[in-house]
Amino acid sequence: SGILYQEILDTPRNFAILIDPDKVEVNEVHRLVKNLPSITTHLLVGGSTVERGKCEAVVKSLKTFTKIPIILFPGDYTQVTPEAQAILFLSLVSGENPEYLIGQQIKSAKAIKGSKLEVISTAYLLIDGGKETAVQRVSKTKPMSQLDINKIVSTCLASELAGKKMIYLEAGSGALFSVKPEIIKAVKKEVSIPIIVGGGLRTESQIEMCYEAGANMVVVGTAFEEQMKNMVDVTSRSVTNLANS
Ligand code: 1GP
Repeated sequence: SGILYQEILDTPRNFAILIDPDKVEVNEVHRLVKNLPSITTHLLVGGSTVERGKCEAVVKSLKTFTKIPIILFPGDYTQVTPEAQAILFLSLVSGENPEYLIGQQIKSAKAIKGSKLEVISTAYLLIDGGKETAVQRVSKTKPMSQLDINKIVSTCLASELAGKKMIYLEAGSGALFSVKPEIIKAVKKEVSIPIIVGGGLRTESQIEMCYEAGANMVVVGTAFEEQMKNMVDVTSRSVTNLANS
């Protein structure tokens, strides 16, 4: 398996900042990199709706300012760029829309094969985060209920058996509530591949709970975006201060 994947396995607390190219201008990338939390181990780049070419432009710019590995987290095939180090080759297994199970993957396959991207085959589960999120709207799939732990666990198990290398438990960007620790724990107990958790995470204690429950990587997008917008550090325990705790 690839270098980056192995690094994720070997690191107990991977912390990724999600950068949505739709929400950032190329000339803002420098400021963004300067303000990354010092615990950041990876940058995920991608979004539900991104204008063509923007993803590549943002990745290229990021690379000029940081050596933190960049992993594509594409919402569709147009976001695939050979400029990143790796790609989460996602399959939306929580829903039954063939376009997001295999359709977009077919459209991107040749470009990925022709690149040097490290491919990390990832089962992507949309879990109810209390409000309709972009993933739900774009994929036209329903999130899984947080009450249906058995179904979530079986979906993860089936994904591992199908050869997926990673599980992404997604409450959706800007979720009102994140994936509950009980769910992370239950999945961790049954599967042996690493677990990524994201969606609606804002505080240090929420992030800590994810790691304790068994998450190998935690992803924060909205909370960092908002902090960049305000640039006033309202709380001393906010994401950008995690390393100082
Ligand atoms: C979304 O899991 C990520 O794909 C991050 O979610 O924007 O809510 O942090 P937030």
